[in-house]
Amino acid sequence: EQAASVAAVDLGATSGRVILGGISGGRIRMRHVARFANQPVRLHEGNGPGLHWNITELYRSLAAGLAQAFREEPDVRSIGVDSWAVDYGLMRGGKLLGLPYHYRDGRTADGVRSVHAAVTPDELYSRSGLQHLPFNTVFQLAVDRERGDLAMADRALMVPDLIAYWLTGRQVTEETNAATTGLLDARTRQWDTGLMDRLGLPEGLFAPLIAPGERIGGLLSGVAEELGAPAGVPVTAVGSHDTASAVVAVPFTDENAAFISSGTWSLVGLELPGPVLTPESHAANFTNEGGVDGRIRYLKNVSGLWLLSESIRTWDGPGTTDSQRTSNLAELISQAAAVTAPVPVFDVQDERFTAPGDMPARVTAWCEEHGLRPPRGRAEMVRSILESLAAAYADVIEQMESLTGRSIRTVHVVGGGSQNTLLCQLTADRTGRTVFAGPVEATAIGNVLVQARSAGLVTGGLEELRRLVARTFEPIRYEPRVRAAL
Ligand code: LFR
Repeated sequence: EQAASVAAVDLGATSGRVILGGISGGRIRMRHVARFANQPVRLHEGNGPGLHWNITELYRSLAAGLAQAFREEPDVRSIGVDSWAVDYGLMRGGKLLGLPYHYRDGRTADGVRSVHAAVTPDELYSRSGLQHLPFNTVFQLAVDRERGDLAMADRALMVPDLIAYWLTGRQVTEETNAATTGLLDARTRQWDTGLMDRLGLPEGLFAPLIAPGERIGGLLSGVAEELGAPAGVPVTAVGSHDTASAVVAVPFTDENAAFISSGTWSLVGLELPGPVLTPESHAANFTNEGGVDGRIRYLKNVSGLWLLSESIRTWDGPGTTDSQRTSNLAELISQAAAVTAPVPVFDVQDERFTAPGDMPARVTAWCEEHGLRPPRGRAEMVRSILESLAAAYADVIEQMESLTGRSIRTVHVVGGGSQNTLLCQLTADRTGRTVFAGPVEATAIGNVLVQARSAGLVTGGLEELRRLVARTFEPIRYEPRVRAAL
């Protein structure tokens, strides 16, 4: 007899996947059922282009993946959805009003200005504990308000909550992702209605909060039919912010170990029992994001594999689809590993690298402006990007030590970047710390584990769940190499 499973839908900024997972013989079982591209669309909208998520295409792809999951394993006990954070769909009367904006759309500068005119950055930080990122939900909503879009809406649903709504008909806001809006009180973990009021956001714009592990609702009968699923299969709230799910699956070796959730972004942080809201923490722009089981993810967004994927997109030419790519990532990395000439370290946090576009040209321009010799050729460019990311991680880890008073000896790298052997080695080299790499699918694993616990397939706190992760996916160890001049 086949063991019971749960289905994890994990939507990343460049691709999505549906994974069946379960626990058998004291180990985690994971099986990829579907993988699909997430390609944003740029649409003209009156004054200029808007960058949007193609959310209906994503829904179609994930529904097809779920249908496949039910064909392969009829005994699926639960479905859970996670995605990147901060973005949302505006709704009216249960209908989506338009395609959600991509957080990399350039419209948010105006929102930052108007929010800061009403509430100072210091006050915002002391209330929400959130790092300043120009695309935080609070700034996006301010733009919607100014443009009149918000007046048409009676609800905002975060991306994973929107998917859950389409599956169940229930509107909720999952807590870990709610924390990325900038509208959640860092101490009480409830909506900060006082702040919403001052920003002219209607009370009740967001649906009530729900914690990871709670049941959102059963599949709508029409949806169940479409998916070939039994009626009423529960959709369970997981750490719907992908980073929250990823951190569930970090096989921490000690409580002072740092993590790097490495994908489009590199989220470099520590798990803490409570928030750090000091002025020093604010000045260093660290975030306190709510994690699963009430933990705090104290971290900083550093750029990530985005720099590499956008470079590859540029080298392959416009309109190239995944299957047409000519640049081979593994080959580029091995060529970059063989580079012996010194390459420049640039500031990966410079805002010029946020919007989609020609990253190699932007890196070259940055170097020229800073009197550095730009990388020559693709191998040097890749090496320069990876060295610069690793250097940024090292800075963040040093800062975290002084802000939290902890001494960090090890760094766990999870997510897609944990497969990038050169990046892992450079991270060990530049941080001077032992790196443990893996698991690659940390986000989906965290999604599976939280559902599995709610479905009664496994019991225990995060430490127990992490022991399962460590037992199933043995991390790869990298020790710092001594190098002459970093
Ligand atoms: C990572 C992530 C980050 C968030 C960024 C934008 O996928 O969720 O945690 O800051 O995407 O939503």
